[in-house]
Amino acid sequence: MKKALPVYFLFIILHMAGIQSLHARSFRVGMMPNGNVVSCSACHVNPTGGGTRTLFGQAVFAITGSANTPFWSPSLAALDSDGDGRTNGRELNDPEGDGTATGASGVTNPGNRPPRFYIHRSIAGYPRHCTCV
Ligand SMILES: [Ca+2]
Ligand SMILES: [Ca+2]
Repeated sequence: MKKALPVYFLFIILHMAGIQSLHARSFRVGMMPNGNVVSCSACHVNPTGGGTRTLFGQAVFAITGSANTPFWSPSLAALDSDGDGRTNGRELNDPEGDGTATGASGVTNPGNRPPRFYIHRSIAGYPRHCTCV
């Protein structure tokens, strides 16, 4: 019984460290304009957070590393991390990157490029169709 007690405490400490790590990353949502709208999915492929980073998440990580440092800036706002034609700032309604969003309407994810649809012209005898790329 005496030997089981330290192992039990070790398990609790490791468990608490894991929880703290999860919370330590979720604070970044509050460090960008409309982060509460896009949540963890701006930086992570898994929308609940953790794991593989999106291209925007990679840009954020290049700035912060594992540190708790501010990352939102005019230069990050000016980038189009996911290559969808809208800058990160436009996607988060803060095109200037000053940290002040112009509302939450029309916010899109700076780490997610929606599929593009091309409608092909109808050729005589063939129906119209779309291609998703
Ligand atoms: Ca974009
Ligand atoms: Ca996007």
